[in-house]
Amino acid sequence: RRSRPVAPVRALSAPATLTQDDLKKLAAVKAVEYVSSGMVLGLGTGSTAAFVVAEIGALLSSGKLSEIVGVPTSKRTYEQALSLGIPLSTLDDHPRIDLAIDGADEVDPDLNLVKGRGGALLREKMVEAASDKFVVVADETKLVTGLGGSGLAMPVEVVQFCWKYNQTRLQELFQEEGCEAKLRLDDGGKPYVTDNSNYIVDLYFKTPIKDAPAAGREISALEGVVEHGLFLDMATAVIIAGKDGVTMTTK
Ligand code: ABF
Repeated sequence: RRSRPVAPVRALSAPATLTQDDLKKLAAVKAVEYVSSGMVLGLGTGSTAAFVVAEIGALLSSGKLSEIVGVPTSKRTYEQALSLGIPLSTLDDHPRIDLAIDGADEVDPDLNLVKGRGGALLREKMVEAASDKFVVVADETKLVTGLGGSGLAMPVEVVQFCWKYNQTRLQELFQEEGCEAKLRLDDGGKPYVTDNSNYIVDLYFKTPIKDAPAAGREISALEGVVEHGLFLDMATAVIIAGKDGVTMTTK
């Protein structure tokens, strides 16, 4: 099904010539403006989310923020937040989260997302589903007109035992989109293992996914699939930093 229409885009600032990291940081700092003392926060994963975590750490140590609790979406984020002195907890102890802030790999005009190229899609989806508000932070390179349209991976986390079965079934499922399903490898050429001890099969589409909600349902219905990187109708706001400024789009 389609998302609700989005509110008009609002220009928030106008940066000069900036690097991609500068843009990620601008989006991150803007998102952290929505954090207030006492909140339970979902802490995302990836280079953009790392700027969010750093900013929260800085506000805590300067005393501008207090009594927050973070629920990290990966071991990496856990380590970063711990090193910054951010109090941490788990989804079990905080099944309801006030606000999650995280990056994305692709953002479509309806604020639907592809996530998980960083490998943390399962915990990200759990934490973000448990959040009252989910704010996405990204630079403008993440904008797409259709999900899967960037030519980069759309990840599916699968149990190790049946990864080949899932690879074959996934490729068959999206033949029309010219999909190639590949087991993700780590830097040493071994299968990449997620924080949850699973593998990832990355889907590469030649054309955007025709019906993302249907695709999500079909992927989830496969035995052995743990989670997929389509985050549909989950984001409440997207903050995008680009050459022309920072914009926020809300649902
Ligand atoms: C996480 O980090 C992911 O869901 C996504 O895969 C990735 C984006 O990373 P980056 O901010 O480094 O581009 O948010």
